[in-house]
Amino acid sequence: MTNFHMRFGTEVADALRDGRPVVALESTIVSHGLPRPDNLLVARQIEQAVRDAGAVPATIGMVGGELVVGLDDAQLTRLATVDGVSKLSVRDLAVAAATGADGATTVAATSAVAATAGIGVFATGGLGGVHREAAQSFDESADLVTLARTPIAVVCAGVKSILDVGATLERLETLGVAVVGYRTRRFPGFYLTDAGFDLDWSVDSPEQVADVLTARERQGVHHGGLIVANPLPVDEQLDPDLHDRTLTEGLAMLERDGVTGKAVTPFLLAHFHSATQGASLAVNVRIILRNADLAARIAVAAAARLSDAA
Ligand code: PSU
Ligand code: MN
Repeated sequence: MTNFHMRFGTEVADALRDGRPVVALESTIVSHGLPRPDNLLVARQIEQAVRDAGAVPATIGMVGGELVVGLDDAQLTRLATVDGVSKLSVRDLAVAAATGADGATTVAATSAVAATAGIGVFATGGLGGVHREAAQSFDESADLVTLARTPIAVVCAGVKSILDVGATLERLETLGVAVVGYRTRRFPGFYLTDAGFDLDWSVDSPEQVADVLTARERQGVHHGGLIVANPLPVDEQLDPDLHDRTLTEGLAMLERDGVTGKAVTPFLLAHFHSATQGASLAVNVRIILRNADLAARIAVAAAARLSDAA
């Protein structure tokens, strides 16, 4: 626990003090990534998945300018239901606090806050990355550079196919962010099991991820993030034909409507959810719940190491 200015939920504060497993969760998927009213129900289910696997959920967000680590149900409801919740990346945190804003934290902001708060494991759906037209627009998510300097393990299902997946993997390599597949050597494509790229490393168990975290700590050399890429089983992925059609359509709509910047990801996600009549939403929810479960098991394994060492 730190003395930085953040409000901790009681349960999270107790768990951190006692060295019990905690999993950070982001709020941008709740406020901007999932349609209402499912978003609030899913946010609660994600927290429950973390609890069911033996860890304490710490959903992170900003409420009335206060940075909260472990939103309570009223705060979670507020971020899921009121209009005008800002999407906050790392650079926005101080400005949003000083202006008393309500805000949802992205992967970048959530990672940075969680690591500062002493939380080492984070579950999300998919990371941000390099956008397809980045060669012209320079649109690359701050998730990548933030993970380069933030010591946290992020469990995700890769990056969405709305991005340039190959370029994103190249940037992660350049930035020194470790990527391991969970029981696979192929990088997952969020809605799809396989995005078409090989990985150098795979791990087979939550304990092995904890081994990586321990080794990193002992070496003291590398202080960046670790991405644990957890693919959906093939029989649970979105139908690849439906996926490809929806993506082509969505990219054309982006261009037609002139959508750019931080509106791109929410726009494409909303298009997927409506164009697939909810099929992509069901897949999205399944991804997040599986990642929450795996992250919790990693946090449990990591906490057991620390208490053995003590
Ligand atoms: N991936 C998803 N759903 C999301 C996001 C990513 O499946 O809602 C969010 C995450 O919060 C991620 C952010 O950090 O989008 C990336 O946005 P940008 O490309 O503007 O950095
Ligand atoms: Mn962007």
